[in-house]
Amino acid sequence: MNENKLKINTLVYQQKISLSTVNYQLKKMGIIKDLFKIKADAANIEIKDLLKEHGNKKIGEVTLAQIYQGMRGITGLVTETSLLDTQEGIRFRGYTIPELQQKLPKAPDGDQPLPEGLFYLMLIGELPTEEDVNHITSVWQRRSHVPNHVFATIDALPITAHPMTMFVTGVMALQTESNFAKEYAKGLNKKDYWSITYDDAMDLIARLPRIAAYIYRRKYKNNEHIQPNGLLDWSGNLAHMMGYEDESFKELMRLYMTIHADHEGGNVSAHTTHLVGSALSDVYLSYAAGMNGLAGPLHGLANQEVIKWIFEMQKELDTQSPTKQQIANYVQKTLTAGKVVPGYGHAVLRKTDPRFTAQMEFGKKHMPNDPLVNTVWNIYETVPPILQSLGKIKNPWPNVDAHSGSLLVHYGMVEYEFYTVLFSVSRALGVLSSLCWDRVLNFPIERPKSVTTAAVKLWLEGKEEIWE
Ligand code: NMX
Ligand code: MLT
Repeated sequence: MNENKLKINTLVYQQKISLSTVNYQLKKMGIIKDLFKIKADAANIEIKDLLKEHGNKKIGEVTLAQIYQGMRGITGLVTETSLLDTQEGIRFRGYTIPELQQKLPKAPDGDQPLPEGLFYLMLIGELPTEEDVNHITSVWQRRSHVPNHVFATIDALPITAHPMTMFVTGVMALQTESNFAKEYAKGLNKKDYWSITYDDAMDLIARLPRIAAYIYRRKYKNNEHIQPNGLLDWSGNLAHMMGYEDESFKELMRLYMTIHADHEGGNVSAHTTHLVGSALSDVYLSYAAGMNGLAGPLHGLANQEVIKWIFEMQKELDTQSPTKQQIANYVQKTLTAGKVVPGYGHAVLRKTDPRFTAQMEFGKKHMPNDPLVNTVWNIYETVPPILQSLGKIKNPWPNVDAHSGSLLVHYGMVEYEFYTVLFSVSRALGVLSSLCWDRVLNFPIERPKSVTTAAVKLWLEGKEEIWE
């Protein structure tokens, strides 16, 4: 805390924040929340200065084609938590995945980062100490209680419902616990939005493993549930509540929860959470909306599609280990049927996803001879040249979803429809730390301009000015 106090004093001395604000902060907040506000106050001042000086600088041009093609390549958002490079992949606050694996605190005897540490990094912008990470683990443990009506709401859905349907339904049922919604209804000062959003975000993240595990056990394990273990970290406890006690599965969960957490701001789940949040919808509403986007097969559902596709290939070829030639033929068949090869391609990346590589490394260490994992590696050698030869696919390389399912199957988690729920639990870390930033930076409601094709035609004829 000494370092924090020094930072507060510096800001006060520079008259960047007032003493009364500091007192208010110190009285009301826990260590991390306190530090977040200090960082955010400094960022707010920096951004204001930056806009004052450079606000009119052009950041790019927009072509007509881009507005018909998913706004690809248009820079239109600020997301502080991570940045995606087309060649190198994701960096979280400047750190690559191998750097996170090296620098973030780990569980005792573990060698994968604890996602609690990544959350701290995304929120605060600095690497956490072990103490910071332990603090987050204990805060999330303390706040993890899920009210019974959430389970009852999930139970009201037929057992055949998709796990993602159960998951977002559960999150929506949990919205009754939104302090932001309650306080806003009473009349909330704008200045306090960020504080309640932060608390709601911490509550929601803390509760997600319980909801996810409940769905898994309800749908696939005879509705027999496992109580949380208060001594475990966030991911370890998730593994435990799902019924997986193997230490290396817990390590996989820590890696999984870390690498799926964030992928800058333009992807469907992050952008949707941000967009819905910009209407001052609380974290429950915003996150549920984002996860409905993650449930699409071109986005997070691709992890289930990959394993489904491989299982179907194995069945059709009547082998657990198809040859590369058999894989190539099956890929051609998939393409001829007008389907995508799941797990391949990306809207921004133009190289193998480092999240794929991190999982491949995990596979080499923990299960080098697993037939399914080996098939994933054979697919990796077979698919890119085929996709490249089509000439239209901008990125023939694998994304995160091409690998994740095979590692889960190794430990016995064959229920692939559940995989996107795991992706969702992880994605909460990125989209909710971002939402805290949106609130504290007081970002306005998002409202881009749209046009009709009729208006575009008039504009081309010089008859109508459609741009604002
Ligand atoms: N298999 C077959 N065709 C593909 C693939 C693929 N894996 N990837 C792209 N294409 C097609 C795409 O459908 C489009 O065809 P058309 O012009 O006939 O409409 C053409 O190639 C050009 O698409 P791109 O510009 O390369 O890709 P885009 O940015 O539009 O889409 C994805 C990106 C990720 C949606 C796309 O690559 C895809 O559908 N991949 C398979 C699904 C997948 O793995 N999604 C997971 C993404 C990661 N995540 O977790 O969210
Ligand atoms: C993600 O993790 O969100 C996906 O890779 C999709 C994307 O970045 O567009």
